[in-house]
Amino acid sequence: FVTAIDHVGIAVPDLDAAIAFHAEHFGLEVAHEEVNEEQGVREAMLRAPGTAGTETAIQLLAPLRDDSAIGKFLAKSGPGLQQLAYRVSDVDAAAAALRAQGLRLLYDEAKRGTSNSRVNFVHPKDAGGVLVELVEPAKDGH
Ligand code: CMX
Repeated sequence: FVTAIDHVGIAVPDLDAAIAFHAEHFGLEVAHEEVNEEQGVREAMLRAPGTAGTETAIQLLAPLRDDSAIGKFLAKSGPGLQQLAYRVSDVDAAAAALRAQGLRLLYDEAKRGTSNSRVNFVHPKDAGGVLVELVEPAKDGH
């Protein structure tokens, strides 16, 4: 049910500084920026120049609050890779299939992710130490 690697997420203390770093050293461009209050993040999706919107993005995630997932991750592990996100066509079906295989999903129901996508997560302890996000993109892409 995985159709693509949607993005790789990096926890950063300062979003603007991280955007500038990736632009200066790797030439990545900001394709999208938003605040997700429920997740407690300010985030940006970066892409290589000239690539279509369907290719794998780098997601920079900065905490809005110390007690958010990213705030806790930074406090414990420091800046760095925080998640791997697989694109799926139906997040509810994907979550149900993984639950049936004995993996713990973090949410009973999918939540809102970037650009009105619907997301759920596999607990990192059930996925080889990797926080795996499942992303069902919004039908209109926004
Ligand atoms: N990757 C790998 N391992 C992780 C991890 C991560 N991102 N976050 C936590 N862990 C590990 C911890 O190190 C800990 O391991 P040990 O027990 O060996 O020390 C274990 O998982 C449990 O961690 P915890 O401290 O008890 O749990 P937290 O309170 O830190 O919560 C998690 C962890 C995954 C449940 C939480 O980060 C979460 O709910 N994540 C999903 C939401 C999210 O990440 N939102 C931000 C992004 C928003 C977006 O993508 O749109």
